[in-house]
Amino acid sequence: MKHLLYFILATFCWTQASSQTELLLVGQTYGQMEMHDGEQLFTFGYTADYDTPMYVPGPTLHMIEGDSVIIDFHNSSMIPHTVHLHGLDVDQANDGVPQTSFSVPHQEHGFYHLRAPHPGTYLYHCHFLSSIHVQSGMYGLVIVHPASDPNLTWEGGYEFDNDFSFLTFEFDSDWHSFAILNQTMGDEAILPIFDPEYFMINGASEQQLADSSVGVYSFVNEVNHLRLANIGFCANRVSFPAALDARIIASDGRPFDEPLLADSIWVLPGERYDVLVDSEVPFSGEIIFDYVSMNNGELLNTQAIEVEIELAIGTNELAIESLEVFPNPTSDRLSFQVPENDHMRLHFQVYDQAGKQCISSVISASGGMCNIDVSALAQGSYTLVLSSESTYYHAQFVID
Ligand SMILES: [Cu+2]
Repeated sequence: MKHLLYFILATFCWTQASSQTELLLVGQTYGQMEMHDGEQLFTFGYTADYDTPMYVPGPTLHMIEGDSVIIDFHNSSMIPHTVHLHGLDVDQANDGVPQTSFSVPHQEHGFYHLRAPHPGTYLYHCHFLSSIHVQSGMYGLVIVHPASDPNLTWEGGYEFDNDFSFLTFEFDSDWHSFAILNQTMGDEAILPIFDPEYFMINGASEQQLADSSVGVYSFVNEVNHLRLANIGFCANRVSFPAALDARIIASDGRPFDEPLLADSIWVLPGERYDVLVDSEVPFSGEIIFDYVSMNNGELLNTQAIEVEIELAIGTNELAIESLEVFPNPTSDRLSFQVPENDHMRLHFQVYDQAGKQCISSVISASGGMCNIDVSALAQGSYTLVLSSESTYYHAQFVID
């Protein structure tokens, strides 16, 4: 009965929300991107209007599941382009492959019609001389949201608090000459062997990434939805800190029956993965992106993005108090006064310096002394966390 009601409700919401969305994309060919070493790279790209400077990747296209979408692509550049919607099952006439669909010449508009599919993470890119025009910078993300709630992965899926997207690609500066990027079909220049020097996440690399807002920033206990997508020519191995408890929930817009629990995942060219991460305690660390050659498996480069998970100070929702533990340093046992609490139930956790959880249990007591056996822990510094629904107690201690 509950399922039937849900189905009726979901159908009702969908019917109510389903509407038409029109998105503008402008194709341009006179972009310039500054690389981390100061090199200025000549690029092509898409913009969402006529005034915004071109940037790679292009704007993220947001759609609502079930909506009928029209992409108005205006080619304001001198050579033909298309918009190919990668992973969205559009019909052949609208899929942007020049030979079977259409190319959009200089100063003309092309209209792509589609029905927004299952919520998830997708890609778009130009399909005119596609390896060159993708390398030039003509791509971006497509995100399809469920109709009922933007903080839901899909109807009946997972709730999340924050949404982050990471699109990886590489640049080989030898491909970014005017002659190579501007060649036309039937008049192809010989391409240099692809040998990228710049390994990008959302258009930044190296210290550009460290200085950017590209990262995962949240408060404790918030669920972060990460969208990983690869439009490059390398395979990416993405590694998450164990403390973030990564759950891989969908691939290429298709939900998994059960979340896949893994601390790393391979994202191959064209693939997308949806991952949930969170932490019950403050955490500071990095998610690592390895760029591996598809030709010989060689590790070409590694980039990292910042993860900062902080206490929600000032929200009044969670009181934070420090806890005194002794002896400190210790080698075998740790004692502390259990705080008075209404719940008679406190979560007890110990984390090492890398954020890895070493001990997790529940203390069913209010007041009184508690003795914990920590003899199994290696030498080093640790964070102890006691949490109830309303209060968060923490202490640092050292095993010597
Ligand atoms: Cu193009």
